[in-house]
Amino acid sequence: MRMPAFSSRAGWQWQAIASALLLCVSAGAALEADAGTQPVRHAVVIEAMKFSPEVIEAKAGDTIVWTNKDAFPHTVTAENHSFDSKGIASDGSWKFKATAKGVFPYVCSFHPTMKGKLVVK
Ligand SMILES: [Cu+2]
Repeated sequence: MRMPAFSSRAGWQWQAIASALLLCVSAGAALEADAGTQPVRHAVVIEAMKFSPEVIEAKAGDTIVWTNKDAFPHTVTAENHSFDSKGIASDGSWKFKATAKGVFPYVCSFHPTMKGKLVVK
């Protein structure tokens, strides 16, 4: 007798939590839209021989910061050489202000299998 009542109430609670989460997501999206022309700082983590996120979308004027969490150096080198961090030491970081719009595939010049992409809109 108690169990069905309990699970039905739990069901309502989950629905409430889901709605609350949805509200948060909508509010976050609205905030992002409001940010509009304000330059934004994006973070990319280099860890376990990977750029994360692999694809980063930015607007012209935004700054992207790559942080190397591996125990050895990496680079962030655009395939068209429009930017090149040179060696980023372990625990070091490198920042780049995106000014030109376009799609910029990049690699780590030390480990060319490491690939990422910067999309500037
Ligand atoms: Cu590397």
